[in-house]
Amino acid sequence: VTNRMEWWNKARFGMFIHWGVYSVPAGVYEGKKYPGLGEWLMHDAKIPVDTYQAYAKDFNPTKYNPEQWVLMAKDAGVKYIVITTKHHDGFAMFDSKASDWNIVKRTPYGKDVIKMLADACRKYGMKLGFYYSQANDWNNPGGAAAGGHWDKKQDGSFDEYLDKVAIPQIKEILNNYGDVAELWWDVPTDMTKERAAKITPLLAAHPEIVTNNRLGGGVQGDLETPEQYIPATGIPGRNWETCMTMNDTWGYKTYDDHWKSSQTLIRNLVDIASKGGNYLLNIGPKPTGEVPEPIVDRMKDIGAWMKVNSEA
Ligand code: JFZ
Repeated sequence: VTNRMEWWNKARFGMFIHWGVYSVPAGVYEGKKYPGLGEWLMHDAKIPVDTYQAYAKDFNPTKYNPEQWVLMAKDAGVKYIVITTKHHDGFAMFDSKASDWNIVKRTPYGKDVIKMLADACRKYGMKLGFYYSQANDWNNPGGAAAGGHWDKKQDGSFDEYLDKVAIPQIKEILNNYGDVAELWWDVPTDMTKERAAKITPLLAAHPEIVTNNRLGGGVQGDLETPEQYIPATGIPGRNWETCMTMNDTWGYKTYDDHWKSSQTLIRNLVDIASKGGNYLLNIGPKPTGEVPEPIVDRMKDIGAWMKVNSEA
């Protein structure tokens, strides 16, 4: 590829999707509503591994309609989607041979939702990128945990986890789903230069993939990732992508209704585009596969604005 950033620099608008087993408890554990991010519940509430893994039995997205998700994005002017293939809870949303802690093996749904989304994206000409939590993994033994483990079942060698789970799974997402637009690493707990150096070569065969700056071990990647804010003067000399939630969580929480207005979201998009960045705007679908109504409404409003104000 001559310039892998070419499409990315024209895109300006992406849709982030945080969806996983954490969408089931949706911020509530033992009757208590936790104030933090929905996808951090296992960590914040120190939920034991076995208890957390039981939530997978209630992850049954029978209303999942990936074509509808893609069309919702497309109608809003979104040019690429980035979805959590594995968040910090270590749950693979795809058919993984490297760990049984995956959607096909552990849920009544039993289907590879990443494959289904990849097919829908291909059908409608939407680019698809993958979020993958390379270090934090609170269910596969040896995986890192920011702040340390809280259950003996999490113990193990981090290097063994990298070799037996993370690296094989990275190969799976790179090779089994067609073109990957972007790889979104996150939270490099315990990542060193040496450990990162085991992962970067995996991308050598995929020079077209855009990578963010969160692999760790000093790897810069292609993108800066300001989180939940817009740098006042952009980031001169670097590509950047502001990721942002529509309410106060990435993963679905039943009781978070602190939604930003459509007007705010549109102004953010314009502000970011004017400063040369991309806006990666998050949605947190329900465990049923439905997109919460306030999100659908906002995506429609953004699309309506786009139709009047953009050339494309
Ligand atoms: C991370 C995740 O822990 C979180 O669950 C979500 O996926 C988000 C998109 O990324 O959280 C971060 C990572 C980095 C910073 C802040 C929150 N940071 O650099 O300020």
